[in-house]
Amino acid sequence: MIKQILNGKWKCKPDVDNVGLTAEWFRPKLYDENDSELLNIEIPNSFNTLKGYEIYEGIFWHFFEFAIEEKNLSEISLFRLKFNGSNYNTMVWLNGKYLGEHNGGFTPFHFNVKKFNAEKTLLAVRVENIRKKNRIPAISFDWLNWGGIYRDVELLYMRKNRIKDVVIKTELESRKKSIIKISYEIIGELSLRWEIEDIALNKILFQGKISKISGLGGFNLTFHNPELWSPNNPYLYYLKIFNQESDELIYESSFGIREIKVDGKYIFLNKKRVFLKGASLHEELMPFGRTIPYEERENDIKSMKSLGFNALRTAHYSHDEDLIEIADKEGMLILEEIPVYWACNFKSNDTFHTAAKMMRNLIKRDINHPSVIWWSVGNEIPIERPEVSKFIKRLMDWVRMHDDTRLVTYVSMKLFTDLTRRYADVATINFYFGWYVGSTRMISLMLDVMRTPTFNKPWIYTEFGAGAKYKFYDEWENQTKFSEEKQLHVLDYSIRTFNAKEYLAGWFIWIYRDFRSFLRQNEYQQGFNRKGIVSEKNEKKLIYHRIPKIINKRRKLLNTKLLGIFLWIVLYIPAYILTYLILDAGIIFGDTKTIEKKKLIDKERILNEYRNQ
Ligand code: GCB
Repeated sequence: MIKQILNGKWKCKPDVDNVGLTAEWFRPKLYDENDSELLNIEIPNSFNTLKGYEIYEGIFWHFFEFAIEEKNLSEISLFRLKFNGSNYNTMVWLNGKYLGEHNGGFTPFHFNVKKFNAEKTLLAVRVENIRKKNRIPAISFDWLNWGGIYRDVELLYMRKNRIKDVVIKTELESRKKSIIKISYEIIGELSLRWEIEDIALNKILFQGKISKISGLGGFNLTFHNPELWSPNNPYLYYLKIFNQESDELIYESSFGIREIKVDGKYIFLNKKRVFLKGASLHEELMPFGRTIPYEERENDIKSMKSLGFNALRTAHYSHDEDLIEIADKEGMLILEEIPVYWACNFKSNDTFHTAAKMMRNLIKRDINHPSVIWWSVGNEIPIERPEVSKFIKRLMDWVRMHDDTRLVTYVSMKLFTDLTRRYADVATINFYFGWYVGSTRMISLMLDVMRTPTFNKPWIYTEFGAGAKYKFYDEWENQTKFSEEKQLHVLDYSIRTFNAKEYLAGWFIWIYRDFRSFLRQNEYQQGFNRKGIVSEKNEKKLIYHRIPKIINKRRKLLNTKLLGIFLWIVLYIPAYILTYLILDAGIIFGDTKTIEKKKLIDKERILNEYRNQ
């Protein structure tokens, strides 16, 4: 497959009053690259990185003129215009002709194009990132709503005879014997030659030929004594598939031999119990926004590994595939999710379809990455509501249908009232003891309470943390909020407690790096969620230096198992009523106005801060 990269110097134009569609800005005749209203933008990049548009939520048009590079098109039956990420609604025209639209900000999508006639083609892309009730995420979320085309744009030349959807699955009969299952679909007709290479040894291990096939196909291999992929040994093999007749390389991918499974309360990686110790990360680094350079992503992963982490949760949406590739190479377990977050419109079938499509596209993208071990279909949703529980169960089933080799779950914030966890492979909890609620001393007992209805599953503490403004220090005894000492205390105590709970299968600090959020506006936050263990500029807070010392340490705990079960039985019904009627209703109906108000109050100050960075 030939790939032409369409990144580079594009022009763009804000459409604050939404007049572009009626005025037909997509028409080549109306496009003048010298138009003084056009701005320069280096795609990929969010329009929020442009001066004056730092917190803009609205419409931006993007224009790019290009000519197709490959002139010999006799073998080409189709072109594919591919966007690896564009937030949120993207409408596309080629030479004035409408190609279609896509909804959703974090997964790749494409449009098919039959042919290119003109020497020069005008690509017009209208991207709009307004928060709406039926979108995913919907109105209220705790991160900056970066809009625009922020990942690569590519033109793919598709041959008449081609291979698609190559899936490499690995199963372990034992740690010494693996079955590799390779499947694919052939469009048209092809004869294949394939090889599997050991990259480190630069040696071909297996090879074979398959003559004249079309439609679905595949083959299995038995591999004795493979090097198993794990965070400690990120060993990669390489699959190459050639067209047997022309000897052209038509598919290549690295893969790892690894198996992730749940058995009772534990998670097993390659048949050995694994305990996940990690942090979450938002895809944001200033001044790049979401379009983070490869080396910076590498730095993030390497620095996490140096602290002793073996896992990373890509909050709250899929990050660029580069990050996943780095995780494959460096050895980091990745927990992926889609932004079904807080209050979405769970009653709507359209919302479900958008979510299902996001999951399918994400699975398609990352199915062959050994680092990815889990799919999570939602975060902190009002799960005790019947329509939400139904939505999440349906979505988990959908995911299992598309990939039966990874853990499937959602991330819950409910201590007492979540019975849907029984349908997930792993039970999860986000709760900020010692920060939003209560004290870190409550963690152990509360874990015993909440696991009562799901005692036979692995539990992962998916979020805990505390805010700290970099370099704001105070006396240890004061435990002042937003001081680095307070953050250190909360995280240190929590980690040592988690390590001592025998049924816990892992924990994730919220969060690795501070990130932008309008919801965070007090004097310490000033537009940032400050729970990072490094600041937004990667400056290391006190807790960063402490982690390597405590990552494997445990506290002595009282045995509160029976008390936990008793409390759950007594508190379930009152907690359900309280949550159903008051707390979740607040999330669903209460939030939009607050956000809008906060945005207005702080607009000028935030803009100035952005510009000073
Ligand atoms: C959560 C959310 C996360 C927030 C975090 C916080 O539970 O999952 O998106 O940013 O809490 O900082 O409160």
